Amino acid sequence: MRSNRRKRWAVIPLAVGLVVALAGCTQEQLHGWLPGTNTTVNTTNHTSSVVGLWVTSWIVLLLVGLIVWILIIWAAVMFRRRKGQTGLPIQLRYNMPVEIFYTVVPLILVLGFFAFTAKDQAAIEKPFAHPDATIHVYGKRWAWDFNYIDTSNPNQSVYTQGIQAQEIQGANGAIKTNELPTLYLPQGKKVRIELSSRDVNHSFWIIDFLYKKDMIPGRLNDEYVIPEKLGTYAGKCAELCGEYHSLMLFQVKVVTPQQYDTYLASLKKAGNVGLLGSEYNTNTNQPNNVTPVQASGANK
Ligand SMILES: [Cu+2]
Repeated sequence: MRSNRRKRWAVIPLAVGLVVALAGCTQEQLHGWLPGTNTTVNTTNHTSSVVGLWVTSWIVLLLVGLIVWILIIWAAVMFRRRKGQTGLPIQLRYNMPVEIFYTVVPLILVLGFFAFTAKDQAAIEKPFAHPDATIHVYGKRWAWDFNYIDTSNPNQSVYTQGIQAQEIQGANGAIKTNELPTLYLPQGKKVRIELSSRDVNHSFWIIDFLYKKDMIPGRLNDEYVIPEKLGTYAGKCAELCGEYHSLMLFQVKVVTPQQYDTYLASLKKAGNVGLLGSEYNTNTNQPNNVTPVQASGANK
């Protein structure tokens, strides 16, 4: 009996080894099946800590699950009704060591998860004292406006006004990617992205950046990020915001700082100079937001 029990306990490290070995199989698994392409690590200065927190949490939780499953099976097998047994088995209650164990262990786990999450979140949300680029993004049903703010001379800021994704007729929902609103970001630079909404709640989500944040009418939110990997990334609204929410898409192009400056200069050349302000907001419940009809006095 004793040696049998020992054999059973030896299964645990074996299973743990198996889980760890399997976790090292593919890039996708290493990223804990997080959304985005398989190259998400170091897309920004924050992605490695997000992936680390996510994958480590899963490993810890799988280990907890494994121990619980083994204990359940062990109890079911060890305390099964044997031949000739009748009536109820011995009823046990108020086992203080066991009760303390299953109170303290989950408490340690929860506090541990909380501490690591709070630590990473504080680092991710920490504002840059002197961002290299400041971009204000407006979410609107169902597209995006981008203001590239010239903080030293706001009159020289540039902007683009987006339209919602256009479907290609008869192409089974495929969209014209070249017509998507496109946000340019300079690689390796500290970027402050300001987020607000022109109408209802939206959520700004650059999938490969592993970060999303709500855009709430009447409120200014921030994202602080250093894009580290050149490339084109998909972005979308992550808050159900109405009929064409699924077409509220955009693209992100992380380019070299030189290409970024060239792009801003091209917007200036095209006449997109200045800032798109809250005058285009359509939520009339917000203070100072009035419809054009009200503004002209025709409604009085
Ligand atoms: Cu939306």
